[in-house]
Order: sequence, then C-alpha cells, then structure tokens
Amino acid sequence: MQLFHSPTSPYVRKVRVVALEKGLGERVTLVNAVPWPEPTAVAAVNPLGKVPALVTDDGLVLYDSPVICEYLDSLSPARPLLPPSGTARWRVLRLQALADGILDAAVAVVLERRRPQAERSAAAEQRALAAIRRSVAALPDELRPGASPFDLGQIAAAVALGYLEFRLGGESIGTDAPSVRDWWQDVRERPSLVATRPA
Ligand SMILES: N[C@@H](CCC(=O)N[C@@H](CS)C(=O)NCC(=O)O)C(=O)O
Repeated sequence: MQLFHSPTSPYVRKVRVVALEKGLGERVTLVNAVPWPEPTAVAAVNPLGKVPALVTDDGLVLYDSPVICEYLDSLSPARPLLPPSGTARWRVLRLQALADGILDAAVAVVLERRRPQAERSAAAEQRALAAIRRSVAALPDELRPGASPFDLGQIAAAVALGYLEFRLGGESIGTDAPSVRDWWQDVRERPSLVATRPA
C-alpha cells in the first residue's frame, strides 16, 4: 500500500500510528507529497489535494484519515481499534471526531499565523483557539489512564495532543490540566507514537 504523506501532517501521523498498532507498518510505503506549495503530487490521487491518501494493494484510492483508519482496521481481526456496533462504537467515533476537530482548529491557527500580517485575522485565530480550549476541556470525560484500550479514538486524541505540543506548546490551551496531562504522559512513549513523532 502507498501512503501519500507529509512528515508533519498530524492526520498522516494518525494513519501511521493505526498501521503500526495493527502490525501493518511493513505493508505501508510512504510517498512524499507535501501539499504546499502547489502543485502537489497527492492531487494525482486525491482531488482534494490533501494528505493522507492511501492507494491500496488493489489500486483503490482512499482519503480522509477516518476512512483510511477504518480500512486499515478492517484488514486484520488482530487488535480491533473500532468496536463493530453499538454505543461503544459511537463513543470511539465521537472521540476521533473531537480530536480531529482539535487538529482542524490547530492547523487553522498555524496557517493564520503564516499569513502576511496584513492578511491575518485575529478574530479567526481567536475563534479557533477557543474551539481548541473547549475541546481539550472535554477530553477528560473520555480519557482515563489505563481505563480502556488504545483504540482509534484514543489514537486520535494522542495525535491531537502531540500536535498541540508540537505547534502550540507553551500556549495556555488547557493541556496542562492534570487529567489530560496524566493521560498524555501515560501514552506518549508508546512505540507507535515514538516512531511517528514529528521532527
Ligand atoms: N479531514 C482530512 C484533513 C486532511 C488535511 O487537512 N491535511 C492537510 C495536511 S495537515 C492538507 O493536506 N492540506 C492541504 C490543503 O488543505 O490544501 C483528514 O482527516 O484526512
């Protein structure tokens, strides 16, 4: 399988962590496709021009990280990352959505700060930061050290906290709350997270 990727994309990292947790790491070949500046190689397989995109061994192209993660989870019954049905499944998917939403807001802040000063919107940046703070504050209800397996929701949450540390470390966004910090300390040295840590 080919994974179109960029080394610092947190959505790509989530997919790579899933592949490693499923024991599929060796089957995934990375194809460099940094989305900026245009043109980007990923547009040849994903019309949205975004990474990650996965080309399966059958030649099927999949994109959007939740779709790719569910596909990888389906490849082997070992260590299921997503419950098959019921409330447990919706809780995992909801946590993934919360964590991916944190990423969307954090990426928006990073992009806003890269604009020329005259084009920057303080209101857009503050709105995104407020969404991050609210969403980080919602994490403790979902995360308790050792309380549940490292499923797709927890993987997404770990990747989101890693990205906040990487891009917005030192800012007051709630990640220093004891319950969030304890959970993050508990999982951050997992081999799948260490192997995919952004430089
Ligand atoms: N919802 C998508 C988000 C993917 C995404 O936004 N990737 C960024 C890199 S971090 C990208 O490729 N951006 C290029 C663009 O927006 O044009 C997913 O989960 O895969």
